[in-house]
Amino acid sequence: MESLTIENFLKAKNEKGEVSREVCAALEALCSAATKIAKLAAGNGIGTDNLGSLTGAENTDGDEQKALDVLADQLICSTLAPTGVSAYLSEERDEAVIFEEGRDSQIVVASDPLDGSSNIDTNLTIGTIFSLYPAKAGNWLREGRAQQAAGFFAYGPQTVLLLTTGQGVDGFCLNEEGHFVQMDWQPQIPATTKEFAINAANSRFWPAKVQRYIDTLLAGVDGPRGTNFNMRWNGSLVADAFRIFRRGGIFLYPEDSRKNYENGRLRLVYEANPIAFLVEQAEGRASDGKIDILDITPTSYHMRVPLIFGSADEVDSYHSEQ
Ligand code: AFP
Repeated sequence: MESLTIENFLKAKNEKGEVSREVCAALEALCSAATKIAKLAAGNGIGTDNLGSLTGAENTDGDEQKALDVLADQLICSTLAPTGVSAYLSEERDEAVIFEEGRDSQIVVASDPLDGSSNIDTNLTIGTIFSLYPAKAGNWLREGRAQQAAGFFAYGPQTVLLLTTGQGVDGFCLNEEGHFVQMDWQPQIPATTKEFAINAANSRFWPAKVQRYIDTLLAGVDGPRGTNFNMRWNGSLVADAFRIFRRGGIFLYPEDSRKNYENGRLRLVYEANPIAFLVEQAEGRASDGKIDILDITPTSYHMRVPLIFGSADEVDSYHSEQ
């Protein structure tokens, strides 16, 4: 049976009243931009500027901007402009971009245009994360539970999209003809796991509670958990997230004692919220170590939150260790 294209998938959802025409248009625009970003990433270093080179600029959070960060952001912004959405928030921009054409739709698209920038030149999976939610002019921030759609593209051996509009999660893969077609897979995160993802190089900066939890995993079969655990850390949220949707796991980027890391590294509006919406829709759990990510009220575009997500029972084990 022929696989369903994203366009026909969204048309069917619109006909069922599950998503609005404006949300469909924005999601198709994001797919178009992602196809171009995937091509740029795949051609990095072949007669093009080194896409992993530093531009000399920094984003609001002080992260050094790479060429592909800026290109991806520009591609997404220009592709969204005519779709009728009201505003665009980006990791790469201090302020929201307001689209005159979309003044009535009151839909915001928030994005990390290029997640995993440190991996651009290492041929490792990088991605684009996005969140769509309703907002009124003058207040472009909403809590995660208000999201109408969220997902991420992962540019790796396959270019894939995981998407939710509130009725579960669907997976798509970019085919040879340049179309995102639905994968024969209903993403659901197993409740238990024996695999964790954390940047262990930061362990001396973690709060004692995080150290205690990780130590119980490292103790393995002779420790309190009575089983051995494996560790993975990609340096790209989208890569670790996709693996967790495939086979379960727990991802942790907690707060730590480094300057600017008192709330961890990941940003609520365009990283933690979209990931948390997907994770909950796939029967997983996503928290800041205390409360569900989706219940946190955003107070600024680039606010950071500790992010712990994945297999629900394992996130609960982390909480009970606190
Ligand atoms: P970059 O986009 O700056 O590479 O950051 C990627 C990221 O936001 C997220 O994708 C990773 O999980 C995390 O940072 C990696 O952080 P560390 O480099 O501190 O391990």
